[in-house]
Amino acid sequence: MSQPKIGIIMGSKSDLPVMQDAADVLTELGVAYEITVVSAHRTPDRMFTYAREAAGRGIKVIIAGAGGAAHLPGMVASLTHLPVIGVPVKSSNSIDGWDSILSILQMPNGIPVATVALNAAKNAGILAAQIISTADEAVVKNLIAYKENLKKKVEESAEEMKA
Ligand code: RP5
Repeated sequence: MSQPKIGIIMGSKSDLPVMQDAADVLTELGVAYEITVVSAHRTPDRMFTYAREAAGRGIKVIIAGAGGAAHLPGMVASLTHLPVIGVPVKSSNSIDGWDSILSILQMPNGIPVATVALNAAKNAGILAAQIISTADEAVVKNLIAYKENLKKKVEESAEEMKA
């Protein structure tokens, strides 16, 4: 693939089974991405470097997933002008994922994180592609085809139920 436009980061390798959905849908939509682990708590210097250097490397949108005390998306948003999409990950010791959701969602005025639903890395990928599509006609076409396919599947289900 060409120069990555989306940076997918996660607090731990244990988040990968969830975050892989973002990578997969970006591949489907023809958007180049990079993917790595950056922990806000265990590797704060790496987080600073990643957030500060992402725009200079051509990244346009960052998708950040984390669980528990999920400070990664918010801290990254505080360190870059790029849009950040936060994915609350339901980690094994979480309180039903509410810890992740609230710590990503409840950002202070001035530092937004576009928070998707619990474990909804696929929607984060689609939203990132939609942001990229504002300046990329090829991605617009892929998004329209993707949505058409969703519509077709619903219509097929309705037909099957009639039969
Ligand atoms: C968070 O703690 C990570 O994002 C992950 O969701 C959770 C558990 O991490 P591990 O202990 O599995 O590395 O920082």
